[in-house]
Amino acid sequence: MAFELPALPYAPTALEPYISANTLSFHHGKHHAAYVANLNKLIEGGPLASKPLVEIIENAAGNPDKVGVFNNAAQTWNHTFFWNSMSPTGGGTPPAALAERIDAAFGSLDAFKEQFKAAAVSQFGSGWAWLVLDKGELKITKTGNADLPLTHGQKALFTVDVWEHAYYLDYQNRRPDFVQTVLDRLINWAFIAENLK
Ligand code: MN3
Repeated sequence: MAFELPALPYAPTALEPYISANTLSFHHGKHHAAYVANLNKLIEGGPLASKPLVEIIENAAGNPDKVGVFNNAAQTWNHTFFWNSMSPTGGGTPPAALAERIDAAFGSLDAFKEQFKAAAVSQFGSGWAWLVLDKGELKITKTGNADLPLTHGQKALFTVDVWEHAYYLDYQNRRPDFVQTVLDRLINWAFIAENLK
């Protein structure tokens, strides 16, 4: 069965004024949709066609003959994860138990934001910044292009897309402002807490 583009978990206007409906219409309706469509074309009729998305990603990772499958499968997964990493009621402070873990790992909430922003801004070219669970510890990482924590033995907890298509319509070249706004106004702490369970 072919993969389908999942609906956004909120209305296209719900993240305004921080992320516009115009950005979401392109980013979800065109970019994410294209990854799903390309993935379906690449796996159609083959042994991967009936496999779950994560299995396809694991199967194609590191295989030079399956670069296209990996890129489109990983980007399909990454974008769904990114939409859920944000919420119209996000931002502010994490719930108490998560706040304690953030403080223990990074020193403070502000220090977490600074370190996350530094990773996001220093990702050269296209990619992703992540909060991950790595051998039981919270860590901040970044990946290039479609790469994701799964291929590094890490569990993803939260991500920000730092491909230019994620922010250019609203922020032009100001990637730091985009990342700071997501961290201050949109970060979905409930989603992170759920992923940590
Ligand atoms: Mn994107």
